[in-house]
Amino acid sequence: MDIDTDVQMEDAVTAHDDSLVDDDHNSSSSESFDFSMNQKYSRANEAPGSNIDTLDAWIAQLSECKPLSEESVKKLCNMAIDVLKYEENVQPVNVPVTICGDIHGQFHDLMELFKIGGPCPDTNYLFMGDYVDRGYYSVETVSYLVAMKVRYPKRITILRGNHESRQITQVYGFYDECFRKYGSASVWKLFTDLFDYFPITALVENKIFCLHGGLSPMIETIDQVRELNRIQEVPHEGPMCDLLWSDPDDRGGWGISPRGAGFTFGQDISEQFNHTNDLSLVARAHQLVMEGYSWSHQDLVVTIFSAPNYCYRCGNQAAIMEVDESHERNFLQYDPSVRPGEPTVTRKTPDYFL
Ligand SMILES: [Mn+2]
Repeated sequence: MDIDTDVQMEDAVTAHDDSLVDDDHNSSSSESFDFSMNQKYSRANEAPGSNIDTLDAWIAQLSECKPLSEESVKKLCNMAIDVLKYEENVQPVNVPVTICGDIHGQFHDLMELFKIGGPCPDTNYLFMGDYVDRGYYSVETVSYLVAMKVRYPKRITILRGNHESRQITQVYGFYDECFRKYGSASVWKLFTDLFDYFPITALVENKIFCLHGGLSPMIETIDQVRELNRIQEVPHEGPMCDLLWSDPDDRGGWGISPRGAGFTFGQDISEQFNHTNDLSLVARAHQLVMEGYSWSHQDLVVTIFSAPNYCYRCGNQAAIMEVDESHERNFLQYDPSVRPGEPTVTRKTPDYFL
């Protein structure tokens, strides 16, 4: 059962206010990047020594669901740019790895995910986007995942979802949450500038193509994804937009997406794409599925959704997909974590109450 409760592109575009984006404030440290430091990252598979203590302290604070200071967020985002700018549009990932779908600010459920799947860095993780919006803890969720990425760059891969965008976050919660928690838009600006550097797809052992949304009529080969310039806001149309917005569909061929961005694609499209690129599977997120995972197109496509009881009301299970050394797949399902004082609305609650 697929329920499409994700956003409409038109909503965000209509509500977009250019005045909120302060282009004069350049928070990027990319021009001062120290290449020798990147070499150390590659060799050690972890952050440079002088930063490890800082990162561990940030991770400890965040794991208690306490947001970092604005100054720390700025440092963290600059460190993350220096890692992510060297990742590829199609980031190579090795097995074993545990592949995860949407989180949407449900911080306590993210902690549950790491309990179910095993702690990082003991377990390698690949997240397929949509860390922010909808839930109450987008700031803590994205801060935690970015801090883990900088601390263990070879152990965790974080792809971009359609919500990792300036326009979408201004409508669906992250902008407001940043303003509420920090008193200004500056942390939102730091994170949305960082989102431009997130890789848009990953390729597990050249066999499992992972991305947030789905396929694009403008992309026949994975090499074409490698040629895109991804360091930009998610466009309204075109291949990069489609990769973050499209959905598989029971109808064949390409279809117009009810989301107003991306396309729907049928089994014939998935068959051709997987054959052309010698893939065994397309793994994607982006759609709520009641069991936490759902197969499409005769097992050529899998949807993974990792936010249980999405929006605190959908009553769905969440899932993550383990892929082991022999490429065997195993799904782990889980329910929402119990948190006193937070909404515990069940699926029986009528919509008019919400
Ligand atoms: Mn999405």
